[in-house]
Amino acid sequence: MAKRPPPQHARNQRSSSAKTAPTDSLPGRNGLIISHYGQTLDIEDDAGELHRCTARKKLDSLVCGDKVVWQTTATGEGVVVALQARQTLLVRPDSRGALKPIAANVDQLLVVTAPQPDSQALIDTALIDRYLVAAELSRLQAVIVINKIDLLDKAQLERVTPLLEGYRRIAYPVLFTSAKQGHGIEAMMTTLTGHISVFSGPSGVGKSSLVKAVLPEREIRIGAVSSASGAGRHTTTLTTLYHLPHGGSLIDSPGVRDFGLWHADPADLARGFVEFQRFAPSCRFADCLHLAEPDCAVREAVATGVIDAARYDSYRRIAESLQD
Ligand SMILES: Nc1nc2c(ncn2[C@@H]2O[C@H](COP(=O)(O)OP(=O)(O)OP(=O)(O)O)[C@@H](O)[C@H]2O)c(=O)[nH]1
Ligand SMILES: [Mg+2]
Ligand SMILES: [Zn+2]
Repeated sequence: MAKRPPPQHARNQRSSSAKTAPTDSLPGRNGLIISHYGQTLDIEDDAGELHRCTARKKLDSLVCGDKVVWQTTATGEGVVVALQARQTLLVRPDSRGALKPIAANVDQLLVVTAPQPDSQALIDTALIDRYLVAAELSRLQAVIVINKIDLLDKAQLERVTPLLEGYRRIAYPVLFTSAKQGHGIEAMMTTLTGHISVFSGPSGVGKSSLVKAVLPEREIRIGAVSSASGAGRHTTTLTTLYHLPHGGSLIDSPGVRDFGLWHADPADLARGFVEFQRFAPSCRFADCLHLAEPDCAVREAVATGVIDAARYDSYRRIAESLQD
């Protein structure tokens, strides 16, 4: 009979510390972080059962979607003892600009926004563009979700459609949804199935409502109807992972007021605009940032209408905000 070697973390502990409690030598189990609040984690084991755990001090920045190794101590407490390598990590800047990890091992970012029927622009494309850069820099496929389309009349819907056609042309799928009326939910389920997706977007746009529309049997907190403006109040305070019925999972996270990109490097920002990449190699300077440099192929493409001027404008404005 083949003897199983002790798990990696158990070996490490044995050699690194003679003072560890005897319970620490119990075999570790695989787990997936489903949600995370303060020092407490909900871990799902391989059989799909949930366990409340805490984490070892040295494991400080565990996030939803992380794969871990955990143990049960003699007192019956679950303790996470090791973090497994991450495939991807989505980060976002906190209010002071420091980067905070949000979710691990996701492959798809759903950028959820809602139209503002009273504003001239209807859709805040500058905000969408910032999220798209974040997705590119985290190497995630981005999908644009315009929720609450029930708020738009027919004429307004006709005005936003071409705007979003532009995104479709540069490789971003666009979904129109109404969590309230159940519109577009089936298409959304198709987009989600088989992927590990994270919902991101401002507070109040209906991220949790969309999760609820996809998983009607789940208990999910949704914002009060009175918070019409959506600003200032955060209904979702916990980032939580939900499994989908046909495979894949979905992470709902609290909304962000603004998705700043202060942490981005100017060259990274330029790489965050996918449609620039085809032209950038033809710029005179290899490190061209497509701003004031001569012989810039990206700006030429904007001038001839090949690159959408509004997207370039977004780029320029974000680039300027980085310099401040
Ligand atoms: N008219 C309309 N209202 C919606 C729709 N989806 C959500 N809402 C409403 O929008 C408000 C906010 O919904 P939530 O799902 O809590 O929004 P959220 O994006 O999860 O917000 P945070 O958790 O704070 O980030 C609630 O009052 C919802 O009922 C929709 O498709 N149409
Ligand atoms: Mg929410
Ligand atoms: Zn250039």
